[in-house]
Amino acid sequence: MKTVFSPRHRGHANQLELVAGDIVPGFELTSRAEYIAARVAAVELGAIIEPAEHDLTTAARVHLRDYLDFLPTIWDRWTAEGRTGTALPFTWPTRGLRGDVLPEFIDGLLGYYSFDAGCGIVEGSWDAIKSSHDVALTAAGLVQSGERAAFALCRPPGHHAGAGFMGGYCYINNAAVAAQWLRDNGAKRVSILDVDYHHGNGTQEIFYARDDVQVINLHADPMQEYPYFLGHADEHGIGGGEGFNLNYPMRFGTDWTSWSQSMDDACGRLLSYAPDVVVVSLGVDTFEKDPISKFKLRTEDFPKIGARIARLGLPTLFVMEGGYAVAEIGVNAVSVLTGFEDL
Ligand code: Q9C
Ligand code: ZN
Repeated sequence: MKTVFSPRHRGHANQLELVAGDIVPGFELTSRAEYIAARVAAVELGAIIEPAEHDLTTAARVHLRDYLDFLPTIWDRWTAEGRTGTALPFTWPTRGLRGDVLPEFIDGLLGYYSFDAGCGIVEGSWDAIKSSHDVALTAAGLVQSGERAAFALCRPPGHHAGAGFMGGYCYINNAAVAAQWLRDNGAKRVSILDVDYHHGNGTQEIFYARDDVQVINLHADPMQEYPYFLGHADEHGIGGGEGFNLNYPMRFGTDWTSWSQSMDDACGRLLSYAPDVVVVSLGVDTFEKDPISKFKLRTEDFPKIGARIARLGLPTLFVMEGGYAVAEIGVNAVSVLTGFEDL
């Protein structure tokens, strides 16, 4: 399969992150995408191509226009205040505060358009965010034009980004934009299968009231793990979307035996929906040595994930999400893809 990859992700570099009370270098490193691209080349998965530029028309069908307008302005607003380091929010409109009035000052705007402090912005961030969006849409085009599968090597990731907010290293929801584009270009039904360790709260929120995009999440139980406030098993969708959202929360320590049981169930539900195309939100932070996660999948399990997805027998777009064990991320992520191809 072809891989779409942009060197422009490198501008999103040296962001700081709040971890356990300390401001430290973030986990969402530029080297993540570089290791994956190097592994794609090493195993000769297929051609690596650069994305074509896409405007934000499709993005505006899953994100709010004012949010998309704000994102490219963050760095200039931040530096206009004489600041030089990573732009980060520190206050949010939670219960008991006004969430309906847009502040004017950058610190208020950052809080209004985010749900955590996980999304630092540096000078090259917007260009990288835009390139990641372009990567997803270019790869979606390959699948739409008849390829069995394509790999969108997105960085930064996207599945925590909702219609009007960033969070969890995610700014534009690349998988959601790709799914919307596939809907607008011939697919009647799209399934998003999110195998990242963390619940894809943004993707769930975006499609929660819709029946044309099924959203299935396999993830760490939000009772124990980030993002804490969404991803429970009783979240099934709302209104016309009732029954088209599915969550498989799993406890710390989950290994292949129990993870794959959830995966088998999820795949059965996906096939019942009979989608025209599958978008896989591919995170490999389920890995036993992931530095921020607590599942126990091993390197030998990742090809089995790919083979299980291949058995669905559907056109498949893989969209890169999380995975922070940098030394192993190339092997683990690409093993899913070779496991898919080898079946
Ligand atoms: N900094 C993805 O895997 N961790 N995002 C919060 C405090 C947030 C993960 C810990 C993890 C976000 C795409
Ligand atoms: Zn994750």
